[in-house]
Amino acid sequence: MKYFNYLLFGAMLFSGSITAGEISVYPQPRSMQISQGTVSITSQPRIIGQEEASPIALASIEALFKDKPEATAGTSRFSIIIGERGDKSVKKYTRNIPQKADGYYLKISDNTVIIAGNDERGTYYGVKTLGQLIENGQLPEVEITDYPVAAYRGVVEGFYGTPWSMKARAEQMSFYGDYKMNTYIYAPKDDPYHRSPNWRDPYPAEKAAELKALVETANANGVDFVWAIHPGQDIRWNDEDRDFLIHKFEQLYDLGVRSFAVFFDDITGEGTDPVRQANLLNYIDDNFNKSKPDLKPLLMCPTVYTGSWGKQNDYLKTMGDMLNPDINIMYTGEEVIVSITRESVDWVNSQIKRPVYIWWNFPVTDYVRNRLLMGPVYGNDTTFTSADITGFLSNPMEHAEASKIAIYSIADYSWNPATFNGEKSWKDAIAMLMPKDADALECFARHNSDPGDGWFNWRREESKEIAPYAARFAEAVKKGEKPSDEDYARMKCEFEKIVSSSDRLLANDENEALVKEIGTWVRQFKLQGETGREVLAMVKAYNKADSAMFMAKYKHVRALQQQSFVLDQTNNQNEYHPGILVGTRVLQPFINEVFSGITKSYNAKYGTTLEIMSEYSPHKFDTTIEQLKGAPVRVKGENIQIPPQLEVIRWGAGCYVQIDLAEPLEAVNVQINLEKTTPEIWKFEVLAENGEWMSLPLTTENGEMTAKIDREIKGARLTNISGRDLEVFLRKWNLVVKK
Ligand code: 14T
Repeated sequence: MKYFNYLLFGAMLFSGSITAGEISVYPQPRSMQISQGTVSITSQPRIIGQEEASPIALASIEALFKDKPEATAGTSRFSIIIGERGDKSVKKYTRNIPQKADGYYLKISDNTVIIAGNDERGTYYGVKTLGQLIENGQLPEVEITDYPVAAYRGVVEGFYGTPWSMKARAEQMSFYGDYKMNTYIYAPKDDPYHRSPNWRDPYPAEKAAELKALVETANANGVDFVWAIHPGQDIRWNDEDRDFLIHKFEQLYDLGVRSFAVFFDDITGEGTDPVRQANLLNYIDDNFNKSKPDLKPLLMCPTVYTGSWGKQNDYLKTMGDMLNPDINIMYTGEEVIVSITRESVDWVNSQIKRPVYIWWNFPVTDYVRNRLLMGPVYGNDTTFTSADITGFLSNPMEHAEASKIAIYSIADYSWNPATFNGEKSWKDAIAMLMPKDADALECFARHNSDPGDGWFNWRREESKEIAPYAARFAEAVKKGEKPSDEDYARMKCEFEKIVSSSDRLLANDENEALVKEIGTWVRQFKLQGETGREVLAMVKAYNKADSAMFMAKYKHVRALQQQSFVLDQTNNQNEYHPGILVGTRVLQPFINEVFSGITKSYNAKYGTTLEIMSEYSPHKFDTTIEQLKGAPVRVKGENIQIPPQLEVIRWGAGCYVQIDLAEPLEAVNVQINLEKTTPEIWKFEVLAENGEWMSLPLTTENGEMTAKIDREIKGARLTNISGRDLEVFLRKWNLVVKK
């Protein structure tokens, strides 16, 4: 038998029928030795150890081989010796079993499979690994010793927005079991019985029955269902509220829950007091947890859950000093949404005096609800050991199935950070979700991964491979030059792939739930691909001086932009970030720049006045300020906006910005932020139904100028009446209308 470090596998080839390169076990095992032999599975195995082995491990074995015929006399059949530490069946292998929670020893050789867990869940995970090793009815001869770094791995359903459905949750549980995640925390911000003010009320019978069923599904998949309460916004620090909390826990205990958490995140006021929080938690721990021996350790999410806030006071240190040592403490990293670094973990551990339980805010999108985060997991430190982190959980998107790409990789990472390969893990996750259309899903995912610019200050790579080609191409068009044939061909190929991938995703029947979740984004993505293709055709027509072709393509692009606008205005109309954004980091800026650039060139050459604004809007923007020409008018729900500009705007005396509405609209008010300025030097006017401009008074409120409108208007205009040229920042221009 040869020994290989798992890291070296990919490159090794074997002469036998199975090569090491083909063996992938997720999460990646600690150590795996592969020898050349194989075991053929032709019949049901003989099981040794049934009496004592973990029931869910045995059930998984049964599921694995249920399609195989019963063994008949004379046929060779393989045996499975199964059990956990202390069981008679695996006594002989005690020395091989890692002494680690969830760990297992698995050996396949000579028609025999040995699965020996350190505990029941370890045995179960051994079976899961066995399942992943089966390839075309054969098992490779291997010896695996495996256990995780993070004791708690899985998901915290802790986002704002539409909670997952019970069906989606049940589906998640089997996914967690398959990839060795042992924890699901139930903490949806939009469940009224989880949070203030209804946390005191017991679940009504129907909801309780649903939760009970979910807890059973979790148990059947080796997952701890953790029920979290979020009482902090209105908690009163008295015995009555303390007893309400315990009673609520008792209700969930009766429904089968064996693991509890108290969350104090995102609250203000009385509830944030660390001393009172710690006293309450210790009380729960001493009186509830310790009186029920079948409970898992208590978990808490602090009010100060990110490092940058924590450094400003002693909150976390107080928690560390006061909380019973067996209570786990969550933490999101140095910021709310950020990579988890060595420094930030060392720092928090020094405060809380125990290994931290990471709440990782990825791939959650509640702060950018018009986007999907489907890209690879990268950036987290890979040197963590069990002494550094006790838990590592993902806070996912409200799209359960789409979140599985990231969750799969987080499972992989949290089990074994040292060998984690984000790119490979990402590709394998995609292939697991959609085996036949993996390349199409990969294309979509690679262009939909960045949350964009915002307070969260968290960017992700997107469209990385195509970016250099796109940059050179756009630069050439901007300079009035012809892009290189290579760049042209590469972009064209990409846009074609985007269109065909989108169609294949929409027609995919392997993963209905996923197609349903991402469907509107895929439609938007297809329009983006089509627009890109036609913008390239405009460039080609221009360079061939084919004016007729240019106009035909120009008109098509305009029509596509309008369709994309309508989709954005009618789908996913949540109140925070309505709409459907795709490919925002590289693709959309490329399309916009090339469209505007080539249309400008065309206008100059042919003396035309074609609209160069690349974002479609039914409303028209009119300005005498050179820098703002071509800026879009963006419609977001009830808001009609000129997007904020990054650079200083030189706003000449008498110059104006004006919006001409597509149809008369009932306007409520306008909010204008030009940073340091006063209303006296501006004139705000609205265009009345009778075609007359009417001046309305501007006032200052919270640092921004505002004017009440409350009438039907056809347009709005702001003019510099100071008599001087001004330099301002255009931070906000928002016209609020009634829909
Ligand atoms: F408890 C936490 F660890 C946490 O992350 N809480 C919330 C979480 O529910 C949410 O999904 C996540 C991502 O948006 O961020 C936290 O919520 C915030 C954090 C902020 F800094 C909401 C607004 C903020 F400004």
